[in-house]
Amino acid sequence: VIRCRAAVAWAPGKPLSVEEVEVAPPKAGEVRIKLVATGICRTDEHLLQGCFPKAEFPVIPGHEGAGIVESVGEGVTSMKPGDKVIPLCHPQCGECSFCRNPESNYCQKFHFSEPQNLLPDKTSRFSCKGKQIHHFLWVSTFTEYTVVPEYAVAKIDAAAPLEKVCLFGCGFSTGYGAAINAAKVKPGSTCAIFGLGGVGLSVVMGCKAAGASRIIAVDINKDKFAKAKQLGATDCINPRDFKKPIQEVLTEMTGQGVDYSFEVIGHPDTMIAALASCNMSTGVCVMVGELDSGSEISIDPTLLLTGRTWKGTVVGGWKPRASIPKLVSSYLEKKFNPDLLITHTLPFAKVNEGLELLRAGKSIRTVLLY
Ligand code: COD
Ligand code: ZN
Repeated sequence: VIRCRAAVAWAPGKPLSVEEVEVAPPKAGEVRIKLVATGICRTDEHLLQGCFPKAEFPVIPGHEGAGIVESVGEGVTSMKPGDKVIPLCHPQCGECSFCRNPESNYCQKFHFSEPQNLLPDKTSRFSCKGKQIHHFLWVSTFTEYTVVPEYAVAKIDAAAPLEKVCLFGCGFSTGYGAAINAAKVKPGSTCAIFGLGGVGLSVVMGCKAAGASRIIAVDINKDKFAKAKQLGATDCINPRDFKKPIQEVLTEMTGQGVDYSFEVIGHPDTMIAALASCNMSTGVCVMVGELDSGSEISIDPTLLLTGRTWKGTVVGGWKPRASIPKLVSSYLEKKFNPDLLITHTLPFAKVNEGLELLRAGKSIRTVLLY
């Protein structure tokens, strides 16, 4: 058992409390990881606000980390102590029908299929003050040590800077892949991205890498526009600057609507606006944001009748154990630069300050260092 620091959420809506916790050794098929860095994503904030109805507290949040294998349980063959790794909030078990289907990246071991926040055997490796602490998305990265199933860990290049590539565990891979894999953006096309957080700005990078000629970035916080332009946006617009609905503005700007639109916020109104912003025939709208569980939207079905495609994606359509190491290698070859998403770096003990920056819209990504 390792005793170390972790940020524990004892109840929804309360600040995190940095505590000494016990982390049990990995059981068969599990890996214990010493975290080196973690990003803070909006999804962690959703968990803290109680938006995951099946997630039990107390819990250690965090799902965008990078670290080094400390020890492995019985039967683990794909990694060994000392290897650099990224824990995966979306696993790849390799055995379910979707994992065996080359067209799919969804793994049936993902939390949508199994909404519980312990490890797969329904026990926890974390305890604090005699109480069991829950895991989050199998990975829990707001801790110096975590235990994760082997199928939710990607081994990466030994040269990777962990304080940067932690973003590949969620934000960067999700956004970049939404453009490359889910939309399959074509050279010369037009794109609109709703929401310029770490994920939306990664969509901007993906559209640029795919050769889009016009990339329209949409956000109600104009402070996000400078970064969007730096990453490849050609136009930045604030829906609050217009009297008419933003879908009409985008249709006028492009003649008939964009080729590809992306919703990277998770609001009902912007989901409908994004759908109506892509052209009525060949337009493709990709939903990246997630609505609060239980909420619904209604649309006029003629939006789809004329040929539009409306689809969703998880972690950018990558099969994570296979693809994230390759993405990290491409980063090391300087094919893209997600370092630009990191606006703040803080010591782990300042995790609440990092969350405040996200709430205030002042950060894109804060990386916590252990
Ligand atoms: N119109 C335009 N922009 C808006 C609006 C609006 N009505 N409301 C908010 N925004 C902007 C904000 O100003 C902000 O810039 C941006 O939207 C959101 O950014 P962040 O930094 O809050 O969020 P991200 O980028 O960290 O995460 C966004 C997600 C949509 C990915 C996240 O919230 C989510 O829904 N996650 C679950 C879906 C998923 O697949 N996640 C991957 C695993 S976490
Ligand atoms: Zn995330």
